[in-house]
Amino acid sequence: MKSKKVILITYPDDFSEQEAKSLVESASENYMLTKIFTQKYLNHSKYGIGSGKVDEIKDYLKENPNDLVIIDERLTGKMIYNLEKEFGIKVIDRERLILDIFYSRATTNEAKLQIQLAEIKYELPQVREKAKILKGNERPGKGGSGEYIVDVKFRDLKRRMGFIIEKLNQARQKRKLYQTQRLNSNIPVIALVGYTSAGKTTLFNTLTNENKETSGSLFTTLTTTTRSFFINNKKFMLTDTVGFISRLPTYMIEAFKSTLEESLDADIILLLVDSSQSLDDFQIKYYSCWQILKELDVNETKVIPVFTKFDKTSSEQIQKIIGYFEIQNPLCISTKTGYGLRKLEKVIQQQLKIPNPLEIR
Ligand SMILES: Nc1nc2c(ncn2[C@@H]2O[C@H](COP(=O)(O)OP(=O)(O)OP(=O)(O)O)[C@@H](O)[C@H]2O)c(=O)[nH]1
Ligand SMILES: [Mg+2]
Repeated sequence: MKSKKVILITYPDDFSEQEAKSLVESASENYMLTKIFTQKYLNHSKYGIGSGKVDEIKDYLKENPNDLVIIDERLTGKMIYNLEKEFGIKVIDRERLILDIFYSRATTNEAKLQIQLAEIKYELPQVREKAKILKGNERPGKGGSGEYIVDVKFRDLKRRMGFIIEKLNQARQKRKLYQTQRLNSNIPVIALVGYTSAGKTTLFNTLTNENKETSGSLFTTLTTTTRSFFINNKKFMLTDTVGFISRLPTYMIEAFKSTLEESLDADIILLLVDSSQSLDDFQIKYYSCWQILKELDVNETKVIPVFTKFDKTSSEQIQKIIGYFEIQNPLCISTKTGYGLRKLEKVIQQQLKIPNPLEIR
């Protein structure tokens, strides 16, 4: 049973609205989206949204009580504080929403630590701002040693951050060791990256005979997994990774950097993009991925774009993409029907200059 009534405020375009709705659906089964408001700019100084929109929503809330307001943009602690005061209910921003999804999905220790780190990095500036607001008027009282509680919280967060970074470093060292062993073994590594829901895990499962969870929800995979697979009896390692999203905060990339970085050391990076969506959606997703790959300092020559879900797209759509991006001969696959998978294997071999035994006479 959906028990929490939610209002969403997002930008007035199809892509933002659809993605924000998917984020809300993925965040909690309890969320029941009752109304969507749109606003062209979500960076007004006092509330993020404009004050006219605040009044409009307040009026709506009087008639239609809700439990939560979600704003599809990063807000400052001050904006959230101001909005909660106006609306009288809890307000969360896009980053909190993404963190909540990550938090509910994390299964491995390392993923949990990475999310805790992102969470602290999200909270720190908010606590700092709250301290500023509170020091101005309602002081929250003192902690044990005469310090204000917000100051204690700030210091505590800093201490926890140091502890988590230390733990993550330990985990990283351990993985580095495996990685070195793998490199020494000369087995080529191929990483799957791409926007969330591009079909990475579905392809991973098909190639490696695995059974990892896949779904239409966002951020189904949070943990990097590596398995071996064979092309013409030659062994390869395939790595599945956490999905990307547009407007992903840098600290979140930072938090996942240790696991992503190693995957991106791979010999080949297959950049999966869902080709079954509109050109606009395709463009936003494709560029967001490239932007993140650049932030992670990936060597571009290792990246091979792969257009997924070919069974759901039309040749006109592919032609539009080819025309727009000037991609000569795109690699189109459908993991569902198997279309293009042989070609994908061939391209992998060619890229790594591995002779195909069937082609040697
Ligand atoms: N029609 C069709 N659907 C596909 C294909 N490949 C994947 N899907 C569907 O797309 C959705 C997302 O697939 P996943 O493999 O979970 O995507 P992902 O890239 O791993 O997503 P995250 O783990 O969230 O980053 C699922 O509902 C899949 O069934 C395909 O070739 N054709
Ligand atoms: Mg996945």
